[in-house]
Amino acid sequence: MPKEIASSESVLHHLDQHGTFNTQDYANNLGEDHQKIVGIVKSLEGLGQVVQVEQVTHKHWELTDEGREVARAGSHEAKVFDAVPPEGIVQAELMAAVPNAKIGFSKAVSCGWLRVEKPAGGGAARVCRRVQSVTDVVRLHLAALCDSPTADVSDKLKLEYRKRKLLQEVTSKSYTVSKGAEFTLSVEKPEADLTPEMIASGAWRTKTFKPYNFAALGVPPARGHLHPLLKVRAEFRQIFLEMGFSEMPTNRYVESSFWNFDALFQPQQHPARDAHDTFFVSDPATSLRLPAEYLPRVQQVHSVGGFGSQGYGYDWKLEEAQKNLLRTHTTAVSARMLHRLAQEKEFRPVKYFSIDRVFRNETLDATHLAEFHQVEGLVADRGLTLGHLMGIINEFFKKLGIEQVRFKPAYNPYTEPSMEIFSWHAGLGRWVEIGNSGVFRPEMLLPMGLPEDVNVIAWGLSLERPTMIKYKLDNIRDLCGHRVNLQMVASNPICRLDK
Ligand code: FB9
Repeated sequence: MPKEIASSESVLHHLDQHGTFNTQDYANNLGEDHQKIVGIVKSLEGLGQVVQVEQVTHKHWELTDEGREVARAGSHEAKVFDAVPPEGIVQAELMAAVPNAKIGFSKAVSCGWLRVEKPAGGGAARVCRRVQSVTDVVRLHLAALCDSPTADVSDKLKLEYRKRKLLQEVTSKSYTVSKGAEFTLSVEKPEADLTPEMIASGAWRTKTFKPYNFAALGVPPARGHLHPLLKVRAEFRQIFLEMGFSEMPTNRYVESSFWNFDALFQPQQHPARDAHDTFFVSDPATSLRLPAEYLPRVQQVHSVGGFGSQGYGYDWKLEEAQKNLLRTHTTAVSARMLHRLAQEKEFRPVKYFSIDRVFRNETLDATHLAEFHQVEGLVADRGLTLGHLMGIINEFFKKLGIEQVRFKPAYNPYTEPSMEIFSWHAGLGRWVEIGNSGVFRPEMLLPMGLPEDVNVIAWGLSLERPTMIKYKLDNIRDLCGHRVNLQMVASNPICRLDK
């Protein structure tokens, strides 16, 4: 008899014939997957009053994997008994010879099938049979339950087999289906869409349509997604703007050594200017248009000093200053902006910031790439002190949700004094470095032409470190580069720093 294919029609027909049925029984009779029958019944239930459905939960006994093995091949105790020859066997040999011997042995002894003899003169304990043969009732019971869950096995025994993890009580869900008030044998699957063809042909007149689901969410339109770094950059930018800072133009990755180092009073023989730390550009290799009125003052302050400084006392070379490189810090932009400020007729206080890529020929590791985004803020005004610098750094990091900030004296070629910035990391239980800062040196500011009583305080940090913390990323390659999981970019939440 070909197996009836379960369908809405077959279910309705079965219901018409029997008045009511249970989905599990129906599936078993058809030899069909129960979930398929449930799906059909649920779709009929969605049509309104065609059928009435009630959930039924019932418990039944099922053999565990171990229980099925015992029903197939015998209980552990029967296997141990069978492994004991009529003349007996050394206990250690018996235990090594049979799988699950420990369980089977103690059970066989408690059933009175086996006994242990310890020779009076010492020596190994031996196991002997106390009966000629045994009946493996556990196997018989489990095999019967395997064939029929309602086999005649007492509840007490079932509970014992459950305790031995040979049997388990399974709760299953099925449905009692009966005819609804609008029962019919012919149901037409409701249409999901009203098509132009239906309208033109008039077929819509006899169709039933799925009710509108006004709660359904729209299909999210395909769209772009901001990279986490750009989300954090937007947050940092917002904080700077709230604090009255203006953004510096950072659209220049290739910079001259003059603006990246010399203008900052960083000597030409400084190790940071070595190719091991800096990416020099081969074409164009040099910048020939450097500010003619400013350059001699820079040369002077490096070589013989001036402006109250003794300088470095070396033969400063133009060719070195002309070398092009990938900027190693956005402080090159700060130098350009401060020089431009100094050219104005009247000094005016400013607050500038920048957030952009910088490049360093560094050793790569899990948290360092050859480039990163530097965040930098500076304030230029008359009479600024280290206290102002500490205060504005505290205010800035407070807006990032960092309350505990500490300062440690440090060294930068272009700032004096300089301070490393630390914050208490509760997770790590220690202070971690979160940035660097300082007061730009007079040897940097005065050759630009800024008034002597003007100070410039500045600080910097990276964008990648807070972003990795925010998005719980351990390896910077999961944030930047070809390995980035674009799903991470699409699905990560908007960045909200704890202001
Ligand atoms: O960003 C860094 N750490 C950091 C920052 C924020 C953070 O989370 C907070 C929620 C906001 C967590 C960590 N650092 C600076 C410290 C370290 O990560 C360090 O290992 C890496 N540093 C970079 C340079 O490494 C070669 C971070 C980068 C850095 C360091 C110094 C400056 C800028 C970026 C600067 C400066 C400066 C100094 C004086 C005047 C002007 C600019």
